[in-house]
Amino acid sequence: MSSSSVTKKIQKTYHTKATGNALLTVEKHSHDAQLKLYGGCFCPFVQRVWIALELSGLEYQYIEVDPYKKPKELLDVNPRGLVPALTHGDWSCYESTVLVEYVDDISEKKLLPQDPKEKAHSKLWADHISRNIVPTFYRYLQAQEVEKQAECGKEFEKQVNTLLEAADPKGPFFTGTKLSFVDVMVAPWILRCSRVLQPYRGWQPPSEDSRFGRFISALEGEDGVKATTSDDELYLDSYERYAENRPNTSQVAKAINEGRGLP
Ligand SMILES: N[C@@H](CCC(=O)N[C@@H](CS)C(=O)NCC(=O)O)C(=O)O
Repeated sequence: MSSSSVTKKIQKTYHTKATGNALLTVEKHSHDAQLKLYGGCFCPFVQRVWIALELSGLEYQYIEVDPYKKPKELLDVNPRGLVPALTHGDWSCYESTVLVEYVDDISEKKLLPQDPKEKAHSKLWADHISRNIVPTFYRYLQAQEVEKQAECGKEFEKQVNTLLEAADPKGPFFTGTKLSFVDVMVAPWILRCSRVLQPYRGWQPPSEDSRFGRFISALEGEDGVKATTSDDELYLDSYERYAENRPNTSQVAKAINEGRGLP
C-alpha cells in the first residue's frame, strides 16, 4: 500500500439480531404461538408493538426478518414489505399504530384509557407523535449541514415539549404514574435520543429533574421497554446509515429526503 493511500472508513450497517435484554426476550418468545410479530431488532415502529405485547401478558412469537431484503414470509403478511407485521391465526395486519391498538383490544391489561374522552385525548396525542415527533426525529438525524441540524434539533425539542405540555404535569408518564398508550407510541424515539441523536447530532439530555428528564428515566425503567431494548452499540451501528444520509437507506429516509409523508 502506498503511503498516500487513504484508510477507508468501514461503514457500519444495521443489525439483524437483537442483543442484550432484547435478545433474551427474542429467545423467550421463539416458540410457535398463534400471535406472531414479524420484526426487526433495530426498528422503533416494531418496538412500539413489541412493548405492547410484552406488557399485555399475551403469548406471542417473535420472528426476526430483514425488511430491507423483503423476504417472502414478510411480504405474505405485509405486501408493503415493512415491519412490524402481525399474524393472529390466519389473520394478518400491519402498521405499528394499528397493531398497538389491536394488541390492546385483545389484551385484558389496557394501555388506552377506557373512558371515551380520555381515550380520544390519548389518540390525539399519539397522532401528534406520528405526524410531528417521528418525522422531525429523522429530519434531524439525516440533516447534513450544521445549520440545518441545529434548526431540526430545535424543531424536535419543540415537538417533544408540545407533547409534554399536554401531559399530566407531575407525570412521570403521559397520563400520570402509570405507563399507557401515548408513552408506548413515543418511547422508541425517546430511547434513541441518547443512543443515536446524542452521538450523531450532539443532542443534549435534559436535566434529570425536568419534566422531560423524569419522562426519560421513567420510560428507561419500564419492564416492557427494557425487555425490548438491545445494547447501545446495536443502535449506534444501525443508524449510521441515516446519520450519513446514505442513498437507499430505507423508505423512511427516502420519504424524508423527498419531503413526503412517512411510509
Ligand atoms: N408506517 C409504518 C412504518 C414501518 C417502517 O418504516 N419500518 C421500517 C423499519 S424501521 C421498514 O420496514 N423498512 C423497510 C424499507 O424501508 O424498505 C409503521 O408504523 O409500521
